[in-house]
Amino acid sequence: MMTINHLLKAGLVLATLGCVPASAQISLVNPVPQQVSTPSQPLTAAPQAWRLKADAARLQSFAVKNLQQHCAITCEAAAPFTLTLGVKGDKAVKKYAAKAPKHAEGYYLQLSQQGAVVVGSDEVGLFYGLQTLQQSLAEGKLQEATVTDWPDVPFRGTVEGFYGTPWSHKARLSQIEFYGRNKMNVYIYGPKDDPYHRDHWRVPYPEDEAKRIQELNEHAKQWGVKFYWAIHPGVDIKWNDADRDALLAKFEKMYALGIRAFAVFFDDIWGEGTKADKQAALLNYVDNHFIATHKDVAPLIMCPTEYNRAWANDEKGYLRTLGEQMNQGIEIMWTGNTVVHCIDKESMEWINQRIRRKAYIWWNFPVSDFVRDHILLGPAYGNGLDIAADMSGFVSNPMEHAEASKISLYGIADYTWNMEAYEPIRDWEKGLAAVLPAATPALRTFALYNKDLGPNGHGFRREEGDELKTVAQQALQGQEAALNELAKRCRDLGTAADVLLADQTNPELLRELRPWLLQAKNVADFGAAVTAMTACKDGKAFPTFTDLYTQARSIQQQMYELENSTVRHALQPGIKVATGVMLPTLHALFKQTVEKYNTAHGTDLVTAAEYNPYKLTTDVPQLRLLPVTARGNDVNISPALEVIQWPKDGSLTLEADRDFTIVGMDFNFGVPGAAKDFKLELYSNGQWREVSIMHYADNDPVIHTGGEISASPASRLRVTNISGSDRQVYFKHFKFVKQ
Ligand code: LOG
Repeated sequence: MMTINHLLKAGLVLATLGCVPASAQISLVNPVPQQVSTPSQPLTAAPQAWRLKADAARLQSFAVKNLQQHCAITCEAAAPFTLTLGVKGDKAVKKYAAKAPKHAEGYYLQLSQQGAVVVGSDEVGLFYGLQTLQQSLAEGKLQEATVTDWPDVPFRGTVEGFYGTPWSHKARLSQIEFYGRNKMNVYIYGPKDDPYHRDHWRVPYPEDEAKRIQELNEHAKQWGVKFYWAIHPGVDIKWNDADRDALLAKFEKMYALGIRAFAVFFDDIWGEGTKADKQAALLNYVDNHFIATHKDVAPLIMCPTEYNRAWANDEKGYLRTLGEQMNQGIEIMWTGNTVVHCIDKESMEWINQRIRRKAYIWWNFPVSDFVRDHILLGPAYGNGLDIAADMSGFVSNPMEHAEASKISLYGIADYTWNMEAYEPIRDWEKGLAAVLPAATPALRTFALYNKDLGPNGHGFRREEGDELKTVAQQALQGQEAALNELAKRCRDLGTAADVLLADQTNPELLRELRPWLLQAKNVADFGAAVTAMTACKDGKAFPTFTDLYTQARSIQQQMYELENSTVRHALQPGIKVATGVMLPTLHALFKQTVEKYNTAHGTDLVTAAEYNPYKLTTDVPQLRLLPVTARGNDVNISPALEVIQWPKDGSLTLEADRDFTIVGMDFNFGVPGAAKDFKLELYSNGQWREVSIMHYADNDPVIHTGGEISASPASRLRVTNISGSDRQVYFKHFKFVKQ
């Protein structure tokens, strides 16, 4: 909930109005406006129609066209309610012009029974003022108000910058509208798996794809969003004129399609492409010979190779070189202290000093490409509220699940617009309602169990299940009330999943959530069975303890089968729900209840709920936290997406709690020829022995094992860098199959 303190900070003035809070209608508006004053007038019915009063030229602006096309209220020449609108300098709003804030994209809105006045400090500002007006009337009531508003951060939005299936055209259109409505002004197009962005960056788009990009760009203009097209040339760029010209030629092609904003990404590469002075020289060239010569193009954005502090090699001064050599007008992106990290004042100061400009934040949330078994529906929290002035832009990298990402994007829009007044939980609640008005409580209940990422290579975790902790603890102590409460929460989760599965109001969202909804039903059923086991009195009536135990085991099996079924995403290693507190509590309760039963009855029922006998140890820092999953006979280490710095002599060891028999193994370090730089060893009978490794073909990046691996028992396996120097590789997959 909004506290008085926050209202004051946000410049909101509260008035009392019986049981309806005076800020009721304005409180519908996202982002929270900077300054609002509301006189104590009762709410009245919103107008059915309005009469536009504006300069003739202004009626042609995107802001007014958008209003006419997308506003639920109709414009009528004879309507008694007048909407006077314009941009500073327009005749129609001359009387009010001085009230518009000086900030770019700001606006002044005055709303009364008789009519409304909206003055933008520029055209986007006018568009935003009209958004505020429409949102405040959304429930059919009008609240008198005066609003003066502007954004804290100049560039706000998203970067479609994840690995995995790029968003569909339809999803992008919907995203762009969502950004416009929530006053975000940037969409950077850079999906890693669009070949024309990265692997085949020199090649122009085929006609149909070019058309779609053109359509997106046009759509973005209608919603006040700048469409940035990003290129990712670093994987194989040569620092010669030919490649420089190839890049410019591609930009020219995109320019011809109507694109007026560009970015160049150098993330997740190694080798020649990573050189700071070369990157700076290329970008300066693009800046001087393309951006500057096309007068209608936005400032260039670049994503550096050392895009976070953990990877910044301060001695070599990559970032300082960019800072010194790259034209001041070029924006530099930054993900924070690590790849996935919240941003604070200290880290902003650190980077800004080096790059000699304000960093352009690339926030890796709610992106889930490194934890594809989870879906992230929690609030966007953790960034400093005092850093607006330290950054030039803030974009979020979302999930490949576009619709589900809107829950946190709703909050990110607010955070970047009005930082000090930002309240993550309030915005989370409002965001859930914005995404699924028809079933908000069900979505909220489901989202409670889909916030954390689980263990992951980046060590980035989110709160999940704090509200359950006491109940969980008491339930494990056998307290009946707590066990009942736990059972109820499980029922609620199951109900929520079923309600959502029946929803027809947002089919895209439901398509994205479906695997997790099905898994949520399993968790709920498992919870019902386990809590019933704790309460089961001896007796013969169905269900007996053994029946409930069998049911619980059966559901464990169903969870596992679902994870491996076609419901899951082809690349997802599983489907995880409620991993924060709920599921671990149920597993612990299951184990403890079965153990007690075994002791009392001399039985030998299996107590293991979830069992993973494998442990990874390594002195390669970036691999340290990667989860190991065992599925059937396949044992996998989760892939990493970025470049791995594998130190000289560094090794990775996978250890089991007993001998296992390996029948096959392969791993992919993303580069042909890597096998000669590594050694594979197995440990058995107290000693290490080497197993040969090779590529089946010269251009094959996958490393296979020699025939001697087949059916060898071992308790550990180890891979070591024997190249004699530090090695850079990808870690695309690492798998062995046991008997
Ligand atoms: C990539 C990004 C990916 C994200 C999260 C940046 C600048 N680059 O490790 O494409 O979605 O992390 O996995 C990245 O963040 N590499």
